[in-house]
Formats: sequence, C-alpha cells, structure tokens
Amino acid sequence: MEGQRLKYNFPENFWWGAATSGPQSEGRFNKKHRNVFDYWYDIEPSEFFDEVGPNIASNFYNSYKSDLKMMKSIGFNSFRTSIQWTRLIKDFETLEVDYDGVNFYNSVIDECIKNEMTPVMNLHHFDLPIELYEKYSGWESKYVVELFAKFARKAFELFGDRVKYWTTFNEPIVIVQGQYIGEFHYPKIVDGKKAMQVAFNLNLASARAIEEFRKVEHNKDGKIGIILNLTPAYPRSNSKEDLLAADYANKFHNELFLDPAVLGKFPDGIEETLKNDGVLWEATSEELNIIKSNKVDFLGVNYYQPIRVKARESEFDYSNGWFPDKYFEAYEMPGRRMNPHRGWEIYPEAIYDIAINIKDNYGNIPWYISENGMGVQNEERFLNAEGVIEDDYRIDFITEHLQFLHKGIEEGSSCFGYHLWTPIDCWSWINAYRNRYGFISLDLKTQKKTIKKSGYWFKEVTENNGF
Ligand code: BGP
Repeated sequence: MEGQRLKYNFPENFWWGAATSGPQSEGRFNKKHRNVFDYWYDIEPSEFFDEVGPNIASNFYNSYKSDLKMMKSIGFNSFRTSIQWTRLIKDFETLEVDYDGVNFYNSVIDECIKNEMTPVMNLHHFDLPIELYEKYSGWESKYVVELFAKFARKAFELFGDRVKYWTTFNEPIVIVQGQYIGEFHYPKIVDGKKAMQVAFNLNLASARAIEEFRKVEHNKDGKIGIILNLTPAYPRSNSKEDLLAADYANKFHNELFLDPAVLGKFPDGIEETLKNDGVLWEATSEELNIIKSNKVDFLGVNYYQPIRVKARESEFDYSNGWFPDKYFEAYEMPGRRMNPHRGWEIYPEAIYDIAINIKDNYGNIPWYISENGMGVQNEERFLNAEGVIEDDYRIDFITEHLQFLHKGIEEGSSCFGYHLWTPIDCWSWINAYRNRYGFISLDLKTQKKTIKKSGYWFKEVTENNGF
C-alpha cells in the first residue's frame, strides 16, 4: 500500500486491536470458584452448542504468551480482556486473593506491555460467581454490589500501576436480559420487576467501582469506563406511534445504562414510567448520588446490530408479568441485510449514528469501538491450500463499518479506536464455538491457532493507520 493515497486515514494513536474476556478464552485451569456459566455447564451441558463448555476455551491460561505475540504480529497496539472475579479472589467477603490468579494476571499484563499493546482490563463479563447467586441472589442484592466494588478495588490496587484503561462491566443490559428476561444466562429467571432492580444495581455497581478507582493513588493517570452494546432503535415509520415506540426501545435498550454512566442520571421519564407500572427499582438518594458523582472517563461501544421497532400491534401479554416490550414490538424490515449465521442485521450506517449521538448528546465523551464483528459458522469451508481461512466477508464487514466510523470522526466525534470481537476464535456462552469471529482461527481438537486472511489484512490497515 506504500505510496498509495489512503482514503480513510484515522487519528494519530488510534487503537487497533481486538477484545476477548477471561471466561471465554482462559479455560477453567486452576480456578477455585465457578461463575454462573461454569456452573450451568456442569449441571446442563446440553444447553451449550455441541455440548462444548468453558473448561478449556481457547487455552489462553496456558498459551497467553504465544497468543499475545500472534496478536502483536498482526498489528495490534491494544487488547482487551477481563479479570475473572472467580480467578482472582479466594474469599469474596474477606478479599483474600488467590496467588495463582494474581500471578497469572500480572504476567498477562506484563506480556501485553512487552509486546507494546495497551492492556484494557474489564472487571465483569457476565461472570458472576455462582456462590454469590446462591447465597445472596446475585445482582438482585445491594450487598453483592458492595462485594463487586471491593473486588474492583483489589484489582485496581494490584494492577493499576500498569493498567491505565479499565472498564467496569461489559454489556450490563445483557445480564438483565439474559438472567431475568430471555433465559439465556443462568439462572434463567423470567421477572420484569427483578430485571429492573438488577438494572439499577448494575448501574450502582459500576459507579461504586469508579468511586473506588478514584481513591487509589496510582490510578491518578489511569482512566475508567464501561462497555455498552449500543443497538440504535429505528422506527418502522415516522408516525407518532412508531417514533414513540423507538424512543421507548432506545430508553430500555441503550439509555438505561448510557445515561447513568455518562450523564450521571437515568433517562428522562423512565422512573415515572416504571413507577406507574409498579416496577420501579428501590433506590436511596445516597445511591442516586453515587451514580451522579461517579461518571465514566470514556466509553467502549460494542456495535453488532440495530433494532427496528414499531408501535405494538397486538395487546401486550401480561401472563408473565411486566416487561419493557409492553411499549414496542420488533419490526422485521423487508429487505434488511442479514448475517444468516447469527441472525443479526448488518447495518454499518448505525456506527455513524452512534458517533453523532455521542457527540451531540453525550458531551462528545472519548469513546472507542470495543467490539464489532461477524460470527460465521463452519469457516473451514474457506480454507485455502496453505491452510488459511479466506474470510473476505469479514474484511468487507470491517471495511464498511470503519468507513462509517471514519465519517463520524471526520464530523468531530471523539472516537479513539477500533477493536474487533475477537482476536482468536473464542468460546461464546451458550453458542460455544458455533460462530467464529476471530482474526485467528482455532482448531478446537488440537488448539492450533492460525492467522486468517483478515488478520493479514488488518496488519496492513494498522501499519497505514487506515486504508
Ligand atoms: C457480545 C459479547 C461477547 C461475545 C459476542 C458474540 O455481545 O460481549 O462476549 O459473546 O457478543 O456473541 P455470539 O457468539 O453469541 O454471537
């Protein structure tokens, strides 16, 4: 590409990299506690695609040195993973640490730095310790919020001298939806009122972790954020009813976490709506104050798909109680482009809309794309004679999304990076290894890791800081 004029040039020091999480990459080796997914797999393996669980995952616990080197070799300057509560902490109440966990994360962080990749450490990626669910009802409990803040504090103290970018939660709305609405995270409860309390508690937990972060001396030059999956809600039409439905969908799917994190308050009208419906969370003024005074420094945005909605055409069915979709219904837009493997719409334009929304309505807070990607099944179909997966569809997908991101940046949105989900094909909850997302493929039987065509392409993009 040298000498060629770059059409899409990205800002200086732009982050190029990818994200994974502890529970999805490490494997359970030497872990003394189980998270809700470890436990669920132990009791119901048939719930997981091909009955593959998190026990080995992508073996990152044992192969992190060579894995990180491989990531570096395709141009990464930054990398996100998460610290597992169930690996770092031996006793959740006294905060006694597990030294094997401490050594492991120390070494991962040091290796990242050695490879000149900025480590971004997340503290919760759907991995609530099962004991805290069994003893205290997990995220329904404010006591668990406090235990999380203590765990976060411990992580800041142990690693904050070298980790300068932290995030509290990955996709907290997915915990609400998975554990309390849609039954795709253990304990698969269906209860809209509890779901709303959990949404409040997760917002509080994030703010409490931020409060602890700011008390630790060596974090003074560090930054803390949150990772939110933003799914812009587009209305079927411009009718008053459809616009209102989209407004509600945006409030429940996006602003419920975005507004407290960035603005320190809940979206306008949501508390009244919940109160009228008899499902408002319990919150003290002291807790609301904690949320108000502990906003994030930056935002990570996971973007995969938009949501399309319309005003309800059928009566809301109360047989299971109240749920947010009392106020809107999914709309299947004719002609939408789909990723058939994941069943998600492909709509790169939304990245631009997100960029402008952050600029105009969220004080143009610094943000980056913390996940974006395309999960595809049976990628071995695309193996060439050299044993490399030719994933041109992924290159096209990333290119299109980067083009719309670039347009947002040109118009002043302060985006500072792009991370793909994920560096190396990793385990994905109940979908296990069905859809592959990585720049690097994983042979599950042999644990052999091979750079895909998209990985080589990404290296060029990072070297040119654009394309
Ligand atoms: C995101 C999660 C990741 C990852 C990804 C792909 O929402 O943050 O943890 O799982 O989705 O998910 P899936 O494999 O289910 O398509």
